[in-house]
Amino acid sequence: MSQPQQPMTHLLADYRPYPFTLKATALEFHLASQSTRVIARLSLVPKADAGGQDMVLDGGSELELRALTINGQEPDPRMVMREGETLTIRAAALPAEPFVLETEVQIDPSANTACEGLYISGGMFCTQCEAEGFRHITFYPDRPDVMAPFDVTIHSDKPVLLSNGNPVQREAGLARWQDPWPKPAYLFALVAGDLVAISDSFTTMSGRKVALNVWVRPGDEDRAGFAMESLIKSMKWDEEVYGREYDLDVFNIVAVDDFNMGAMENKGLNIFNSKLVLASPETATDGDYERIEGVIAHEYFHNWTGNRITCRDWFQLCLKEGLTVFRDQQFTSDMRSAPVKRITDVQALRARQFREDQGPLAHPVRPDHYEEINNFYTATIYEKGAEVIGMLRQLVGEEGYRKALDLYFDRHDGDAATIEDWLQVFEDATGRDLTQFKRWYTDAGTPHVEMHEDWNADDGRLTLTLRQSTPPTPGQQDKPPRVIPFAVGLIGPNGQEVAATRVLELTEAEQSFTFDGLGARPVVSALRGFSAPVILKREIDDATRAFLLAHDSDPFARWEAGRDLALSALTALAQGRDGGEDYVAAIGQLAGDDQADPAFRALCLNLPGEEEIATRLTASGVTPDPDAIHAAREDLARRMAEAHTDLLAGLYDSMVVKGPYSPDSDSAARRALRIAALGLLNRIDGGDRAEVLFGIAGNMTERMAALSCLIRRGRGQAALTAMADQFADNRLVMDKWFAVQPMAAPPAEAAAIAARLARRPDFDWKNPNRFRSLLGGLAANHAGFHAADGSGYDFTADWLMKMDKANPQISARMSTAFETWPRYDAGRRAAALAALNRMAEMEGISRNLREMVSRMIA
Ligand code: 0A1
Ligand code: ZN
Repeated sequence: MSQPQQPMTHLLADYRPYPFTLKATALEFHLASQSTRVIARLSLVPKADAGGQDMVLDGGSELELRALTINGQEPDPRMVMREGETLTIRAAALPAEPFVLETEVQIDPSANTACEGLYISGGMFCTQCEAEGFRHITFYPDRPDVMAPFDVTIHSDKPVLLSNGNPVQREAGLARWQDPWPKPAYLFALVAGDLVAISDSFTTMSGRKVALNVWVRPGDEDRAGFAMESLIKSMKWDEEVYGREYDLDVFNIVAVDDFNMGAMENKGLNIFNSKLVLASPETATDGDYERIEGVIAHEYFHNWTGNRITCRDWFQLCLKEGLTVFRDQQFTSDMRSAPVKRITDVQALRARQFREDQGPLAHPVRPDHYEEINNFYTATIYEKGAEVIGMLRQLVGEEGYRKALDLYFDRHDGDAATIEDWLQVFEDATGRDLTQFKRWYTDAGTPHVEMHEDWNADDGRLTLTLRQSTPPTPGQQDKPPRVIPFAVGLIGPNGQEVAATRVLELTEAEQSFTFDGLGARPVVSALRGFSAPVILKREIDDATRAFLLAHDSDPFARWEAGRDLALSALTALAQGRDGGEDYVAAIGQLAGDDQADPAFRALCLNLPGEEEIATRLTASGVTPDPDAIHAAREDLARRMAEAHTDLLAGLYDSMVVKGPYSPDSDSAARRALRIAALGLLNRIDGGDRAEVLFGIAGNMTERMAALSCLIRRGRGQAALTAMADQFADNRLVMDKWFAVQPMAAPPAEAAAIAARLARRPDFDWKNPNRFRSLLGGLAANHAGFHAADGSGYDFTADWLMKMDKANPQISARMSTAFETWPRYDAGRRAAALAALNRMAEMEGISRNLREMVSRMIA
């Protein structure tokens, strides 16, 4: 699967419909670990307007073709050609009428380490077909606009045999499933293994009873209950908020240990990375629980946004992903604290998507070319795709959004749709012209908005001038102005709001807006709720930021004020200047404000990460020095702890959650504040509190926090040994154990620690989670990964090259650790470039990694 291939660029402009209609797909699997036979019967009809075309089927070069017939007859062998990853049947051999093409192939799941197509995880057969995995199972028009109902028969002696749709037959060694909803091949799934289910049911809004199962390995049943609860909540929410009902008799979820991504929305048979299903208080953190709830929801919501309405081609990926992320974010806001969800989403967007948009891998939400589609499951397509929908909703209003979505489901049910279709429903439902808005889909890069204030005391008038510009991105030099919803409120000198939130619509490169009738100069609360994914630049001093942190009624803007204050201090300190007094004082007031939500206080107490500080410095034209940034952050944290020792110690003690563990958001918020206090106190108590907490904590959230504190104080060894002894058999906990060590290590030692861990026998590197833990742990240690001696780069490149032979999706994805390399000093740039070049020149490099590396070097 990872043979060297010639670069081949796919262009959006090249889209052509498939010249045949696929009426039905019948598959027969004879499962065996080394030699599985797959018989595919495709009922095809040549399209009237596409007469005389050859039929091109996709199929990996590893498929062993054993038989091929058309209407039961073998065609002349000269009419059938295999070349690269395709099989072509000449038009001359194809009937002009409907016909059945039958193929039989043999494949070897045991040799498949790429976790794509049909593979084996922990003795279980499972599949992953998005984006183009189905072509590694059988020959097929493997493209999302070719849809058919599926009829699947599985022959296997495994006790549990699952596929999409409804079960129609079960006997010894055989199961048959029928999925009546036409679907593209990427939504196909099959699972065969020794599994157990926890089961429940859901009665839909029209009164149909749906059987629900979460399938796990025997022994894991007691960790699947939260996933089931989350599924039921999701089903109910989608009915209540979007009017969407589930459409099959069963809904199955399966947890697998080897999985490239988080989870997959296969029709009626979602397959999940086990880390997003299994949870117990002893093994999962509050963050894990929240992610499980969110991802279960995400995959379930795809049933309408992705499955019932799919994408015409992979350029339209954001059609399903942006919308489904937007929906899962709304769900989490409804289930938990909406302001906290918004703030953490923005933090993640900036950390991942802004980073992408500002570097060599920048691409539009709807790209117009790619080499390897698997490299485009990015923060831009997912998270920026969701932001774009959030902006649309603000522009057309809640009611307009609801009308547009009803129309979308109505008009496009059963379609493979495009972004043009999506925008059209908004135009039709609301009458709004979205021509300019479409630039959010076609133009890459993060716009900068400069805000200038002009106060006229005589007239009591404030004029805001807003200027937008977007820096060039690869292949796109000129960026015309976009529609930017810019939410502002005004706060009077006494801290009272004098103008409620108003959404200014910015459409020009420069525009002014006035606010009249003001008694005194107000403070502007800008970009409330983070109303657009832009970088705001304004003239503001630390005192005004502290004022906003104390008084802003918009939780996002309030948090942002604290964030800016912290970044202003940290960037000064990292450049050898003084800073931080205002921040330390203001944060003390907020932390001691018992009226404020503990989760919000925790967010404000957590200093921006080193990566974020580096980004901020780069944006102001300064070359970031990772060691200086690390030292600056340590210094400020220590000063916070020294200035507020009693307050923090009080919070640490009082935020204990009594009674049995519950992952609900109120309890999680208290733990978050307690841990934030611990993290600061750890700078001055030598790790004493963390040591006690590690010994007594009854939940993984506090245990991991304590462990990380101990490692930072150089006192982690005993705790690490204890954890490894206790959880040697629990992969998910051991993944955390592998990640935390390079992540919390002193930067100068991080790469050596990662290298030592990589030599352990339980560094099962072919397992994507384990690999991601170790390499991701190192990449998350900013000064460690960017160590001046190049040790972080070299370690990472060595392992990416090794992984590339086994699993190119993972090597390519993890290579993004390098994407910020151009912003560092000459020494680091040279070391990073050498590592990138080494990868680029590797013999047999996969298409996936080659595309990523060449974009980063370009
Ligand atoms: N559609 C899934 C993501 C996904 C994409 C590719 C995969 O394998 C390469 C697996 C999952 C989602 O959005 O959850
Ligand atoms: Zn998705």
